[in-house]
Amino acid sequence: AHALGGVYSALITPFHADGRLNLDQLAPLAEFELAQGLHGFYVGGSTGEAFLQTADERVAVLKAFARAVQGRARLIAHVGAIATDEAIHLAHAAADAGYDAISAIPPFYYDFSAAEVLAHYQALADATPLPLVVYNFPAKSARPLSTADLLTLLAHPKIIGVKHTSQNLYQLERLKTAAPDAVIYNGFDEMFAGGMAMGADGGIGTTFNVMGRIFVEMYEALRRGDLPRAQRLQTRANAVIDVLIDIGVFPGTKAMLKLLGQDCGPCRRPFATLSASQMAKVEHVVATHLR
Ligand code: HMN
Repeated sequence: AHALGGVYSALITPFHADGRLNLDQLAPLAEFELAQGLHGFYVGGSTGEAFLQTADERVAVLKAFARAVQGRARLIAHVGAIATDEAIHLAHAAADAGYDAISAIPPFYYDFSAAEVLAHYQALADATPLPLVVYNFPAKSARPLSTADLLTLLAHPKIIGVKHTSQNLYQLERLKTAAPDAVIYNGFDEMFAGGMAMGADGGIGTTFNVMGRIFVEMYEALRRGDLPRAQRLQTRANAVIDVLIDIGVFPGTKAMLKLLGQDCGPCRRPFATLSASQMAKVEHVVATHLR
């Protein structure tokens, strides 16, 4: 197994009802998630609503969460930003806060060329001592990274892996086979068992905030070759994920956390608050699957 493999929660960011950061809630949230047996955390990603925060807020969350975890799990800081210099600034903060690695989405919105995207990652990898995990997310990239682009990046000594948020498990297998020492994380929780079967070293997921234990058990079942058990656990998880995809994964995850005793507030605008009928769906699936 890769040293950085395993099951990582893509951590949500707690806010107060009025939208201010709620840093005090990070410590209880860390305890709640560590108790599920998670191997690590991916802090400040899309799930953490990074793009709805200022750079100073993102740094404050990275620091406070590392303080709460105190070395009990591996920590990857998501430092992605459109501007290379902002990503580098966040990467320095992650190194100072004691993170094990950094990760970054490709620069988005502008249709940067492949050469510009590769140069962005290379500059980021060169800027700090931390290893870098590339975020492959074709659905949200104007020009998706090709397998050849990803392998070019993995040839950089500090670029150690890929978070593969894609249903293309063929590409995942090709990457892992061509770069066997790289750490590859499955990014779509609803197909975690499939990604692991095709060679992933673990996964990073939003829904692990509320059902870390199910995914840790699935990971262990797959590592000992117990596919039937993994399939049963995936089916159980997907009953919950269906509801989350229907009502919105991030607001839905926060609503579930609240029912499980972790009040992390709402998502920031423009995310909407859940309607009464959406809340009823959340309550039902939590009562039937997560308690
Ligand atoms: C993050 O940066 O927080 C990641 O995107 C987390 C993860 O890969 C999630 N992907 C997206 O949100 C696009 C998944 O866990 C996803 O939420 C889940 O599979 C439900 O579709």
